[in-house]
Amino acid sequence: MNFWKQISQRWKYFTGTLFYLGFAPHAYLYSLKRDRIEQQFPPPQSDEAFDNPGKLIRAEKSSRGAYFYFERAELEVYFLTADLVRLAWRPGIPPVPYAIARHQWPEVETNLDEAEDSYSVSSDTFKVIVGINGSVKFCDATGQIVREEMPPQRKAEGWIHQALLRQEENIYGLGERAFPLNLRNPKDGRLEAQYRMWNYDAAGMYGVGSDPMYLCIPVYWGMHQQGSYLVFYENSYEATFTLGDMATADFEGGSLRYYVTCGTPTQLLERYTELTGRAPLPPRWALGYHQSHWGYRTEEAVRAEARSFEEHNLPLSAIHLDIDVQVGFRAFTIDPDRFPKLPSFTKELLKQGVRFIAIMNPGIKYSRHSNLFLEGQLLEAFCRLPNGKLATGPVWPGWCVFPDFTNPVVRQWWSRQYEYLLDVGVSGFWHDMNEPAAFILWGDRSLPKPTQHYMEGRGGDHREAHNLYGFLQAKAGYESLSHHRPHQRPFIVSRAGWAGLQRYGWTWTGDIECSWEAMRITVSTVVGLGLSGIPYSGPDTGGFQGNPSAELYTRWFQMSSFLTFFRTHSSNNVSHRAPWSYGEPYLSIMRQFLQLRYRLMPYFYTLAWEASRKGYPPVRPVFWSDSEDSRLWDVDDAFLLGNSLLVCPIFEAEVRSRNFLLPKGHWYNFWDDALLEGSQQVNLEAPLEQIPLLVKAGTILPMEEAKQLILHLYPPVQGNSVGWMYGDAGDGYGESRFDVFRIVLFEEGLDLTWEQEGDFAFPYQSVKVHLHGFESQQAWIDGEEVAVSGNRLECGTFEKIYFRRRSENAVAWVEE
Ligand code: NBV
Repeated sequence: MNFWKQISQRWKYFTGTLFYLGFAPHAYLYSLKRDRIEQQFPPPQSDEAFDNPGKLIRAEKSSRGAYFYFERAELEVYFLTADLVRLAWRPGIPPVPYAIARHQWPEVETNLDEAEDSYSVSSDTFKVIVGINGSVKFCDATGQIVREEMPPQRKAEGWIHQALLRQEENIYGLGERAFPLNLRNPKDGRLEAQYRMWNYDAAGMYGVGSDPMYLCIPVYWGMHQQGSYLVFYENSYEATFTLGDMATADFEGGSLRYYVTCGTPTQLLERYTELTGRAPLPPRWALGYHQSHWGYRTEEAVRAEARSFEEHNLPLSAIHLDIDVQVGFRAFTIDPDRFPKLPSFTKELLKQGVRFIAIMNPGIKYSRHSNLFLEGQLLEAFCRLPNGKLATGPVWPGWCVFPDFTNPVVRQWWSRQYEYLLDVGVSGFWHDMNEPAAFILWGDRSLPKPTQHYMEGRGGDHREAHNLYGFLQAKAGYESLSHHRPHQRPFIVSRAGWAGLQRYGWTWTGDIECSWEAMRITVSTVVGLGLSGIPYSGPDTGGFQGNPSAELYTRWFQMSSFLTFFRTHSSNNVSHRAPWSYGEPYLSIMRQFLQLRYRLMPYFYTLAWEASRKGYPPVRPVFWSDSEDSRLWDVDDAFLLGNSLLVCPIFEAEVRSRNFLLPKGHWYNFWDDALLEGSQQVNLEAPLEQIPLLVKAGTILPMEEAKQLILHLYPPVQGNSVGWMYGDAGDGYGESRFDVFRIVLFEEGLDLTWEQEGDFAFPYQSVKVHLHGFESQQAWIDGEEVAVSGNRLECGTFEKIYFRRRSENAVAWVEE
């Protein structure tokens, strides 16, 4: 770093520290006040506690399952589908069903059968065995037990629920976690791993093993030799999940209502997202690159940033503006002095293809000089303490009040506030600090737990509403954008959330430190979020806090270019960071990956469509390609993008090759087309300008470049394969199309067929077919002979192309 850069860095740290110190008195007062309130209003205690539900007295068949009456508790087993079942234990107040997207289910037939010391409720594919002591077992279609639960324990408030874990069983999910993908093996020396469910602001920096994080979801997958299952607890209270010989879920309140399904990874996610909803198709631009830095203060700074991207020939889809563009850090403001012509400026950016994304924090300045505060007061929109006083806490604007998003009227009021920012051309919003976060000197960084919430009319407190807060703000934001811009798809990114957030927004993984270990853990965090139903997420590329070396940023950038949410973001006290920050050769390398990202857009977009239909996250664990191969269950230093691309990032300085276990099948090396056999360890080169990237044999990879569709064919080793591509206008809700491509492999060549479905006109001017690992000089496009040069063929749309295999190869192939 040169001298002036160092000086500017020190100055930033110094002013940053002063700035934070300015909040210290507020944070001190708040911490005192929060503790006092929590002591004054302790959680309610009931006298319903029991160690076990007692003996079963009676079982009764119901239309979709059965009721079980125990001495001290009741259990309802209710089949939503033949392979998805809900269990609800009483007593306990049922949750407000915020997470649940589907309430009506087609009929399902169930039976109740009595055995010696149990009953079984079954559909034709799933069986729930309820023991007379309240234990529960789940069996799959073949009769294998996939999950065994102990009789639940009721605390004075809340529940403890335990299930046996098999020795080899892996656990995934629980929302956002900075731990290895297999949560049962925290790799930090502990035999039992513990995870807290309490959305939590890392306050500027977190690293590997930090817990809890911003977005907790009580859903997990168990995977063992007898199969895999998913369990989702519909309980938003604070909880601790302990994973040892047992999986223990210990909830501080609420009822014990949970859902269980079993099957393959795809089945688990299909069911879970049928229940909690799927991510709608995002606008296509959102899958491009986003640039962000806490530090763009003026229109000129943003313009210069966009211009730099253009000058460096780097594609860019969005710039994110942080709190420093606001007036006194207040929600829904952008300083008109520093953005004097916002409507024309956002148009100017849009002409360059760049969207303006504004930040939004939920805290409203507690001041009679704030219109939002006055309006909200009239509406009784803000959370209050049990003594009727407003719940206030210090955040960026100073003392703040907090809208109660559990009230539909408040959500509607909040929704209206986005309107004028939409009118001036803001394209989307990122919701920050919505755990909700408050500044503290000690204790919990949120509202006092006794803070009251409306909970759709039934009432409740912050212990229940805390984890729902960011989720409900995202709901309000999403509904606002759908309402005020009905012909465009909303773009909301939310830091906090809960089960079902995917219906309303994306997320990013917050204030991650800048280190190689942090970059590596990002893979587990993003993949784990995907397995928890949230398909769109990504880290601050390069890390939020700290200045990455040129190599770390480059490697991180390479990795992020295969994640759904691809954004560089950094804190205000570190150097501004963009692909050109480190000069050459880094700039050229990042440009190449950025361009590759944009060329892959048809593939990304098709995966987004699949996520909207089936719930599969585009970024998948490696075991997704073969869940029977238990060697893959723990792999979290690589990931799949869809089923076709296997991405193996580099997580260490100066490393120029890496080993990894290839899943079964055959894989082509993306960089040189070499064909590799799966189910074995391989070592691949990773010079600074590459990371190992494999393409599954049989893939038809759609890419685009300058209005041309390029179909990259990676033929199967034998037989046939199919690939598809979804397309539409990229935004809105108009016509769409679906292109299905098939490869049929013969000894002498291969057929590529194309079926087009849907109303959306073919959007490309030309088509190129690029053969990989297959040599051809001659082809017939719908019967007409053409020459193939360099294994590439330019054409228009077609129904069938026959590629004749180059003769020397044909011989070699036959000999094989
Ligand atoms: O708004 C400032 C930052 C933001 O840049 C970051 O992405 C968020 O995660 N924000 C947190 C608040 C301050 C953190 C110290």
